[in-house]
Amino acid sequence: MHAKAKYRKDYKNPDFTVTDIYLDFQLDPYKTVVTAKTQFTRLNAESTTLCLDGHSFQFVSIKLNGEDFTSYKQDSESLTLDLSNTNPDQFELEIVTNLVPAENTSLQGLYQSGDGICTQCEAEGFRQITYMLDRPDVLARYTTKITADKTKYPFLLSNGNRIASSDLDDKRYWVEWQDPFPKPSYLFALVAGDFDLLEDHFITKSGRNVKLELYVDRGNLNRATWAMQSLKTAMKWDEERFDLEYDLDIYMIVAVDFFNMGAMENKGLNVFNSKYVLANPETATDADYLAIESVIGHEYFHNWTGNRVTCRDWFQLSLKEGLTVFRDQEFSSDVGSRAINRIKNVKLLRTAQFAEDASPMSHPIRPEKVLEMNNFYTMTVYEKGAEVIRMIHTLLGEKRFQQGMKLYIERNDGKAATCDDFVQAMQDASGVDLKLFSRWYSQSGTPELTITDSYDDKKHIYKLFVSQMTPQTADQMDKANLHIPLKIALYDIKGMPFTLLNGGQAVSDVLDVVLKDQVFEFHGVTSKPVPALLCDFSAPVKLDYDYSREQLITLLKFAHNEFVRWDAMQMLFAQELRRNLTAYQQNMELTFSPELLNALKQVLENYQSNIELTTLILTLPKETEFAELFKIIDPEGIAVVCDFMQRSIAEGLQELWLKTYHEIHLDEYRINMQDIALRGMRNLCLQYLAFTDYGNTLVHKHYTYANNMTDTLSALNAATKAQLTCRDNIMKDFEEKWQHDGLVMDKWFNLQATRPDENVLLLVQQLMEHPSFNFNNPNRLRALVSSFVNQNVRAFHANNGSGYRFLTDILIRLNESNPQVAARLIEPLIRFARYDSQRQTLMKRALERLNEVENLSKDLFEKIEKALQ
Ligand code: B3K
Ligand code: ZN
Repeated sequence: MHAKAKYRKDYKNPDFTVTDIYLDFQLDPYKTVVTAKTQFTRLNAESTTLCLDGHSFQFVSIKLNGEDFTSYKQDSESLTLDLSNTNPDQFELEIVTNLVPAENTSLQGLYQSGDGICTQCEAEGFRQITYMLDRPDVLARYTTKITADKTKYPFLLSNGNRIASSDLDDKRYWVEWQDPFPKPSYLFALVAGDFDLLEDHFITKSGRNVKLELYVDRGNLNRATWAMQSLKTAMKWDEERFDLEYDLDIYMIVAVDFFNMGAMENKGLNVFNSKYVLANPETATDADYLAIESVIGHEYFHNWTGNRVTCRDWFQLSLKEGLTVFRDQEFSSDVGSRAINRIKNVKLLRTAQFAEDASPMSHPIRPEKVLEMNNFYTMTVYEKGAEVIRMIHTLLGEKRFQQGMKLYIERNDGKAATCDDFVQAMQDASGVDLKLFSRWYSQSGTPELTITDSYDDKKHIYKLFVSQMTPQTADQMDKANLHIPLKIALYDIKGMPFTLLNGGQAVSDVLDVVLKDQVFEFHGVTSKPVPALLCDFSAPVKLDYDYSREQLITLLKFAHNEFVRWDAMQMLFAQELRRNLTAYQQNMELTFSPELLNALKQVLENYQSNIELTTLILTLPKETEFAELFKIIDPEGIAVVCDFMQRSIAEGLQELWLKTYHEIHLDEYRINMQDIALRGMRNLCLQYLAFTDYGNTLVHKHYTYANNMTDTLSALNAATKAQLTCRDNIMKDFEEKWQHDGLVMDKWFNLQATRPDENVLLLVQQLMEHPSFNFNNPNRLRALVSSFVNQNVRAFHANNGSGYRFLTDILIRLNESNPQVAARLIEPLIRFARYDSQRQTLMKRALERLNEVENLSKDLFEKIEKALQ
């Protein structure tokens, strides 16, 4: 029988809380003994039963105030204590459990990663260690004593400060840690292992000296410096922009190879997927470097938004995640390029989050109903959650937003808060009414703005007619109007912006759309303008305005806002794709618009004026991005048209690509914005040139002379996508060079999985036997399997159903070993409603097969049930 779903509306304050907990770990991969001495306080005088969460361990014993205790009932998920006889207001429980970290492939709770042992407790992993009130509104002070073998585990770490240690005999020793800040159980962490240690320090703005320690697998010290530097940049930035200072005397980061997600913000002891720590020029690309900086920042920023102020319940997850993503986006924008970061984030939102809204898993950023919490660490909670914070920022402006932050933290420091608390603080500090706005927290789905316009050339009045509508979603039928900030600009045909006036008054460029239908009027518009709409993507909505190609080219050329120029090209590409897809479906010839080619040419000719922006403008959207334009996706058609467009742009501008490629010279590898931009442009040239007659020679040479992973990978990618003759040789060369290194091999697995070849599925299946592959390592699974099912759209959706069967077989295995990763991987299968009926039938059949599996995890069950409903 499956666990019951929980509803947000059912939240109740806890009847008991924990003030202090003393954890004793006798560590061993095959038998770890955990003794938890927990101080409980009764909050509700009426309550005589205490229900503790716990599962997946061997329960040994329980004592109440030092005496054996027997009045309890145990089931598969909890231990319920009957306290009616003793009826204490304050008491100590001593609970002993046994764990087997070496066999814990779920990578939650206490588990073995490589030769080390570590924990992952968010969301509900602590209950796999001992019985506990495992909920975020129970905050306690933790003291942790770890005893282990000295040679196998020379480092024993936990949250807070190291307060004592001692040798036991010549084999075993112990270390004791104490965290002065009360915290929920999900922020508990323990790490044991043998590492190389990179040490540094940071002087906070109030002059405190914080020790910084970065732990990596032995031999990886030369890959740790960038992460350390990123940490220091993040600490400084948070002081300057948010006036937030670090609070402990030590901050530790440990990189581990087996990790379900990116990283975890445990108080004072972050545990990271090694992918988001390790980098040097030979092994990491520019994109890897930037991702590391952003994730290091994200986890650090959680110290205030997440840890000091935590969540009352898991429905409030976006309180910490949306806000912290907003903060990490701002961090990347301040230390790098704002426009470039905005474009990258919007690309992600428009594809992955919009797709989620349109799927059976659709939910508001603050979900109403949850069965398995791990299923709600989603694009919606994180990325759309960040967009909601960004809209508040747009409505308030930086100054008032920061006042709101200050008030939010003052009111909630050391407490477990709700999304309503956040909005209330923003409203109280700014005086801006956010009542209607707060509906973004409870309404799911992607709103659509339909805009038309009119121009009166006598009175010089321009009007925008704006209608909003949110389509029904799987979870919610009725939709209401939202408060949508719509940022605009008006240009004349020569690209000069009009001042926005109404009745002689200047008006804001952010329009407050609050009604179903609304008209906005602008005066003194002396010629028919070209409107730039939803500038900077001022709200996470879809825009429907019937732009002509000429209007878009005007925006592309003249808009002052870089995002608008990029977005204009996105719309031009979309028009081109739609037209050709229709042609393809009607068996007609595909054609590439000469006007579009000419516009691309002009952008490329001027690349030096803004190298990074040019690179993004000229990058053809991926198949998965184009797919989101359609209600019913034609994977075959999109792949064919994408390929056609890629080749047309390649051939049409071939000499210019070549000239630009040769113009850019970079010698020594440096990681700075200018060089990243130049490498990006040069490598984009290579991607296009791969589809021309120059391709094979050039790509092979590029590979041979590459002195960094960005260039190496670019060559491999070009060779793979264009199926060049040199491909097999350089892929083999790379494999031989890197087979010992899982993280680097992930790049190779990803390329293999996304090959355009007919027989790619067979290859992927064979690669699952490759010596560098490991089914229990989530990074490997993501690189090979997730890449195939999510990025190789055409092959996964092969109409004989082979892709679906392949994924189903894997999910059946993963259901046993790692349900959390299984539930991530199943996503493309539950989205069957977006495909034709033949594919739908096959996909549903696959889901039904999964539904039959014995011991189906909550993680998979929740998604399959929603899909088949
Ligand atoms: N808070 C963690 C994510 C935990 C996911 C649990 N399934 C990392 C982060 O968002 O910073
Ligand atoms: Zn986070």
